[in-house]
Amino acid sequence: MSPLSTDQLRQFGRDGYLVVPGLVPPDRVAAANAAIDALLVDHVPAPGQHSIVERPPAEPELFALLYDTPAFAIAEQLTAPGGLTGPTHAQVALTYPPYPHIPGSGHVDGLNRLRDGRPQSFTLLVGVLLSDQSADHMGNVHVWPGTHRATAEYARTHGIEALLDAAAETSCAPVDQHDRTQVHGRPGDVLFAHYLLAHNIGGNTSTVVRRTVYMRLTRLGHAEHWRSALTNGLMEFDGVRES
Ligand SMILES: O=C(O)CCC(=O)C(=O)O
Repeated sequence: MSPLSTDQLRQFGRDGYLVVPGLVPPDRVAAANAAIDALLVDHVPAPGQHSIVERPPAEPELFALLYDTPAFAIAEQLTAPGGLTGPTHAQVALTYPPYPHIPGSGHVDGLNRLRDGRPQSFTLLVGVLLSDQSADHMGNVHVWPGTHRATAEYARTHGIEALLDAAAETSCAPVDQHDRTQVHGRPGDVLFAHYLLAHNIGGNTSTVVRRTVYMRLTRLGHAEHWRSALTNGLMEFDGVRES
């Protein structure tokens, strides 16, 4: 697997996300789908988005999507020379049709405060696509490009407490959310999204159940420097900053 190009690194810095095609080979996709089939044996499908959360050592085929493929190395290219840790869990996101849903706005995962007052922040959301999402409304996640920069700017201008207070109401910073797009890809493609990128669940009017496995990675040292990471959007992404 060739490393990310300068254009791809810059695209991540500008938009806050990047889809890398074909990172996960078909046999890994098939093994993960078989593991999910087994998880779903007693699941009663209903239209809409359902998430199943699995923690290691359960379901190794899900974590192998990251560790036994080039996906983890590509994630670390974004943060290099700093390394990444995680994930603590895998989220199997399923969207059963027919679900003609269009989200009104996006959210940022983990802007909620923990008991000690700090947010449940992390660095990078990795989504491995296991179903065809090559056209709109196939359960694709919706994203608002550039909102990772706007969110960091809000925190810089108004302070982190103001950001967390706003997010307690809306799960997002009060930033412009006009520019929306649906993420497209095929099974084996991998989405890398900045932690501060606004995103949300999409509708599915196709004939196929949407399947994406999300894993969340954290830059080593994040517990010490999370404040800087929130106010300087590319602080943890040396590989992107230097591109
Ligand atoms: O269903 C999706 O792809 C998005 C899920 C999501 O927004 C989340 O888990 O935070």
